[in-house]
Amino acid sequence: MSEIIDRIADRLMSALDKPGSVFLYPHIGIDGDALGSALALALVLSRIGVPVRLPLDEDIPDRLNFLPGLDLIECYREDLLESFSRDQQLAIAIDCSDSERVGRRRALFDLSPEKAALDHHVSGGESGDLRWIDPSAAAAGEIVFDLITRLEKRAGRRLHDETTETLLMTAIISDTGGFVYSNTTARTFRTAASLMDGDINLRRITYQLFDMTSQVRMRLMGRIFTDVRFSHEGRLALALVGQNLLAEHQATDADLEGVIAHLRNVAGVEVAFLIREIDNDLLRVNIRSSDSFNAADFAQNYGGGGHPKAAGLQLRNMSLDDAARMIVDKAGEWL
Ligand SMILES: [Mn+2]
Repeated sequence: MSEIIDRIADRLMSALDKPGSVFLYPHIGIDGDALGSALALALVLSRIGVPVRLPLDEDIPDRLNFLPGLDLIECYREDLLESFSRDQQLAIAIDCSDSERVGRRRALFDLSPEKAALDHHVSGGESGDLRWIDPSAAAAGEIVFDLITRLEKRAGRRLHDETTETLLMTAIISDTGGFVYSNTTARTFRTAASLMDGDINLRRITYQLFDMTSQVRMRLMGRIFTDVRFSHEGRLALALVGQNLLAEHQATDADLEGVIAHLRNVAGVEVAFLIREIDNDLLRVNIRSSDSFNAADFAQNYGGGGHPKAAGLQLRNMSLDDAARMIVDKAGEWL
C-alpha cells in the first residue's frame, strides 16, 4: 500500500511545475498531531520550493503556542474564499480524511481541483489514489514522517531540521499520550528515535502538552473534585459543572480538559460522567469508561456517539440534578 504515499510524494514534487499552491487542512478542534504534522509538512514543502499555504479559522490552543513555525498559518475567513481558491492547486486533509472535519474551510477545500488525505483514523474510509489512510499509524505525524523521507529521496537532500523534528515529535507525543496509549507501536518508537537524533527539547514538549496547568484550572478542579458523586460501590463517578461554576472561576470549557480522565482513573471506577451545563436548556455529557462499559453504545441511546471508552451526548430541557439522577439510574442498569 505504500505506493499511495509514493504517489503523494510524486504529486507534491510535481507541484513545483504547476500554478498555484498546495493547501494544508489540519482538522478543526486542532490538536498537537494535526498542527504539528501540518506545520512540519508546510516547512518541508517550502524548503523544496513548493508554494504552500496553511489556512486556519480557529485560535491556536495555549498548549500549542510554543510550537515553531506558527507564522506560516494564515487566518481564513469566508470573505477570502475566492482569492484563496484561485491559488489552490491541491488540498490535503491532515489528520482527517475529507471536508467533514475542516469546519468553515470546507467550501475552500471542496473547490480544490485535486484533493489528498493523510490520516490515521479508522473512520477515515478507504485509501486510494492520493488518499493515504493508515490506522496502524499512532499519529498523522508518523505518516508525515514517512512522506518527508520519500520527499528527501526525490529532492536528493536532507529536508528535516530541528524545527520539523520538534513538530513531528509533538504530533506523536500528543496522540500517544507520551508513548503510553495502546496505539503506540514499535514503528512509533523507531520514528521517535530518528527524530531524537536531532536536537529536541523533550521535556518542553511534554510539559506544554500534559503538565502545564493554571491557577484558574487548579482551583476549578479542586471544586469539581470535592463534589464528585460516587455510586454503585464506587464503580460510577459523576461530576457536575453548572454555568455559574465556570463564571465564578472565570474559566472556560478548555479549563475542563482532563477532568474526566482523573475521574476515570479513580481505582474501582468503571465509568465516569462529566455533565456540563452549556446554557439553560442544554447539557453536554462526557463519558469515559473501562472495557466493561461501552460508552459509545450508551451514548447512542441518547443520540450521542463516540468510541467504546470515550463518548459524549447532549440532553435538552433538563436540570443538572435531573440529568444526574437519570444518568446514574440508567448507567447503573448497564453496570
Ligand atoms: Mn491524530
